[in-house]
Amino acid sequence: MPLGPSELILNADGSIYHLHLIPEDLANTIITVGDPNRVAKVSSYFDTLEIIKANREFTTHTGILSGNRITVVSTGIGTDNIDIVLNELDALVNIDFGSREVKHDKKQLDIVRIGTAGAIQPQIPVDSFLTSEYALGFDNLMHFYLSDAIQNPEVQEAFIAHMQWSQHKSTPYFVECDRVLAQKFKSHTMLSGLTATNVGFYGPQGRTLRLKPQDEQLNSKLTSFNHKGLQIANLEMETSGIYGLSKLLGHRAVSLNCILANRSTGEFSKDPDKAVDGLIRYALEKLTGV
Ligand code: R1P
Repeated sequence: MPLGPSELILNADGSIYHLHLIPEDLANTIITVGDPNRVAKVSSYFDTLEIIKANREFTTHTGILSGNRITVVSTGIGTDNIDIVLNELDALVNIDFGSREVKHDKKQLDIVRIGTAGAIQPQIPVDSFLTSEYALGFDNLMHFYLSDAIQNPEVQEAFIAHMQWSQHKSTPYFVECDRVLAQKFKSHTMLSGLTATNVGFYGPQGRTLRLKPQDEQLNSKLTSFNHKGLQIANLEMETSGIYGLSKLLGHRAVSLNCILANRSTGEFSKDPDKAVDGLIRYALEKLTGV
């Protein structure tokens, strides 16, 4: 059954609705970044640049680095954007835009997030790098898909009980990275852990400017959560959606975090641009082996 015009939305030039890309624009290895300005910072290390496209918060560069074709795409902030980016990336490789049918032979993408984050454990230093081995999504995204099979009710229930999680908040969902892809980024300097994905930057991450939080103890309870040795390492806003959708769609994903803040000690990086550049160079080196 061909997908209808309001289901698979294509622009007049044949590109996908939000990303404004055609299938040929995309490499099999995708780097996602939150900030559109970070795309050029990544592609500045490429040997050649083939594609530069942009629409809304979604800027895309595709190029070659040491013989490896890589696409860098910005997602903007949050798992609502991740829903758009992951579905459209998948459509670009696994749906035939001519017949509007899902292809029989599916392609698997490698998706690497290079993002920033705040640590919640006091011993995690600012400017360190951390691979999200797992993610706990406080966003609602995965509950809109048939996704029970990729969640982990035991951890979720332990977390809800520990936090005395308000019933007005959605059920947190626990998802995993792709272990084979994550292996590429391991080293003695790379930390790893459980990442909590929040639905906002202020209240949802325990920041109080003028508004009172629903739970004054949110961050201290996040720090003290410990389920069979599993503790939350850091907070950010995309990883759970990337892991959940990648698993459901059959892609491999890993999220790499540059720790810019420590929410327990109150520290913030003295040179965030340098720290993020360090993670970009680290990720490209591990991806291409040079
Ligand atoms: C918040 O400032 C943003 O920074 C983090 C969060 O996940 C959120 O998107 O990641 P990026 O720097 O990759 O955007």
